[in-house]
Amino acid sequence: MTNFAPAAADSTVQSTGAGILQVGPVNPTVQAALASEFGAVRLPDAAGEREAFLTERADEVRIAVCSGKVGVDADLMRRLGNLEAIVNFGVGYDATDVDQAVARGISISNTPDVLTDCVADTALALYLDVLRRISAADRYVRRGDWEAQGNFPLTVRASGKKVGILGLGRIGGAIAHRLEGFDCEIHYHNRSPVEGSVYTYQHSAEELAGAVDVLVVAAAGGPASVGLVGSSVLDELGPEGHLINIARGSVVDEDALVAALLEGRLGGAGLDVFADEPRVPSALKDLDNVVLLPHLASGTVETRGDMAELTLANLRSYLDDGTLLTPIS
Ligand code: 8YV
Repeated sequence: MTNFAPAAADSTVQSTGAGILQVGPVNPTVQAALASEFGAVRLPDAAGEREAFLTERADEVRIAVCSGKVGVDADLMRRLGNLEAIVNFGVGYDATDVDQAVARGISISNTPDVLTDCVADTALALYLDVLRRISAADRYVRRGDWEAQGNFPLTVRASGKKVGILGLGRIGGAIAHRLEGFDCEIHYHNRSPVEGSVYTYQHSAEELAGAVDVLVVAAAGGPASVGLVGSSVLDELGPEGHLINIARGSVVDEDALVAALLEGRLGGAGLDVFADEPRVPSALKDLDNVVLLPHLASGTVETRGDMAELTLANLRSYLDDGTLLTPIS
């Protein structure tokens, strides 16, 4: 039988046979615990080894632990015939085939709430940066343009704007709450109005974009939201409008976004997420009205620590009594 690697490079740890499989890279704290506390095995990345593992040991796997980025896709899930639970590091789980999991009764947990503040903070950072051109102005100073060319061009006021939140969930709500501190008028679109919300409901993404100066995408990724922000939405935002995306690249039609920015049909964009990460369309890199971040919204020491703790708490809970602490709803 082939020897498969434990989850971390600790050669003294072997699988306990508990059937815990690490799928793809995960947070270092989670990875270390998977290996030392749970004796998990990591699914090999190389195609040949992966196939050998799945042929020999797929049936042992009861629980898969993954990041939101890699997930358990349709093919892998089909191979894991005895899979019972997927423990996902991250609030988003769109890389996992949720329909198949539901059909087979496989439970899924994610890490909601603990990352809400940091993701909302990042949305505000992008909002201020793209409207006031903070990153572009920083480059201006560093290049010596202040001395050579004089003052930086005037930018756009950030306070008091009309802002649309596409997806008024936990993170969207935290973004709206922060924007209230900037005296912004908040509008939103969800599949249905949020009961008790004081913000103005718009019936479609297009209507939302047409009513605001800045559109913030905070909708969950997955089949239901693919391409929700396409050229018609971007055209409603228009040449003075700005787009912020801290959700998933898949929610925005990236080709339409690049075209709108290149043709001056959109005023600017602040993006933490992309369609094919870590690939960022090279045309965007030359634009000073675009702020580009490497999907870092939840990436603080404190929040990643909390996400790791919650991931491991879900795993322990499932092993103890077959329930997950934060199952997806
Ligand atoms: C993480 C995220 O970077 O939670 C999410 O959905 O996008 C981020 O917080 C990612 O999940 C890490 O896998």
